[in-house]
Amino acid sequence: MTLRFPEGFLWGAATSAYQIEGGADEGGRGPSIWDTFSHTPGRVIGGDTGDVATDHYHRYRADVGLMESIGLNAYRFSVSWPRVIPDGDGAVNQRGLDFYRRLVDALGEADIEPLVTLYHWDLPQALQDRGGWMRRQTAFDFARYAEVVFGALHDRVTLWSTLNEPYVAAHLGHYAGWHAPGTTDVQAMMSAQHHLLLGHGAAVAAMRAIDPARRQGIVLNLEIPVATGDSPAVLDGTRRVEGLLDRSFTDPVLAGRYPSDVIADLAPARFPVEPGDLEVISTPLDWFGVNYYRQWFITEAGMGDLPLSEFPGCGHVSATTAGQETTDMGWPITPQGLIDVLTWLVDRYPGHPPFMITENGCAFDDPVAEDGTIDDRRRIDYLRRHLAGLHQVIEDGIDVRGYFAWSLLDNFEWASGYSKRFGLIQVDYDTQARTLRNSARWYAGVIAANGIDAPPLR
Ligand code: IFM
Repeated sequence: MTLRFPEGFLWGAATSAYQIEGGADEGGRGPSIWDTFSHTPGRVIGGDTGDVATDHYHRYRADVGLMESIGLNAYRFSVSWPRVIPDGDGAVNQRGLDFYRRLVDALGEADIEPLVTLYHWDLPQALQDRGGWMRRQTAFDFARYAEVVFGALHDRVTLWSTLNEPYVAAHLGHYAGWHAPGTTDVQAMMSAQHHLLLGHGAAVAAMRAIDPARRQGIVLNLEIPVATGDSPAVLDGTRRVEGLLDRSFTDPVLAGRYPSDVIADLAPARFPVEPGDLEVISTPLDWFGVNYYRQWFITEAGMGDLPLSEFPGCGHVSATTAGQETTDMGWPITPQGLIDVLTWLVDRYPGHPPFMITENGCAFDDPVAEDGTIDDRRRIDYLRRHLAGLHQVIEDGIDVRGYFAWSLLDNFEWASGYSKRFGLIQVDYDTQARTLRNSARWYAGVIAANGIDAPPLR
């Protein structure tokens, strides 16, 4: 049975600057917090860094050719702030802007619609030295950077996203300490979160002032946790995870408030809200991006196999993958969760803008066969099942305009370095040779048919 998607559906793949570009010291780029973090011993598995990554900075034309060969009609990438404004708030580096201009032009020639993300976690180190996202001024520095990039590219780029996954930047970067800048403090987390969101709103306003016809959005990672029992601890833990991961981002952006239970749970730490901030943060958007990978199944402390240490105040619960297939990240494969998250959004925020699935994918490392092919049937199965779920919600009337597989290429998977492979395309890091996995060929068929041959969702 072929499940067809709406006419004009965007079929893309996604990447981010630090994960693929390399060229860390080239073209006038300044250092970012991820350069500092990855060069700090013990922070990234294997001591890996993004210095070279997939060398996309030099190979972008060939990479656009690979996108064309898959038939992508959209490509989501991020701009490196320190490539464009090396010290964060000073002089603009024209060579940095030129790189993105060339990339956007190459995409245009290939008839691939660009979706530009302005911030995918690579804050200029110079701004971090002055407090980074914990400092209010960084929000306005971000808006100015957005204005600079938008000014250079808005003639060619319709789709804009301010932030990618501010949860990860704020919570994993400032509370768990697993991501740059590696801070471990609840107040730092809350300040970073609020200033990221304020920067989002301020950037949207700045870009709309230049050209209101472009389509502004944000990308959040959302996963609605599931309680595996009804004990008070499990119910409370599930509420807390949902509050920290989902509502404390969706409520300010889509409803102009922070959730009162999260505020109470985290006190005496606080979101440093000033008058007018929530109006700025909740400025209406043209589209809303959801990154979806896995679900959290909440159980009693000690009963689960996944720690919940990234969630403050959740020591009384853990997460379990019992009975679930998992990816190389240890994440359960739960396509139903994609349906749950979109349904949750629609129910909770009646005035929501159209959605796009801006990331979805899995890490699996399958060998190259003698004939040169890579049989990654687990990735195909993952993608097919999630697309079947997506098709179901679209049939149910939810307005979803596009889907971006994570990722186009294997790349620098943050604290996991190069040890986890998410690509439709395999990268040999010794030679930088690219090989299309079978999933890339399968995805090409999906795009050509604008649909999937899908068994029912399992
Ligand atoms: O690689 C990341 C990406 O940068 C953001 N979303 C999740 C991906 C997989 O962990």
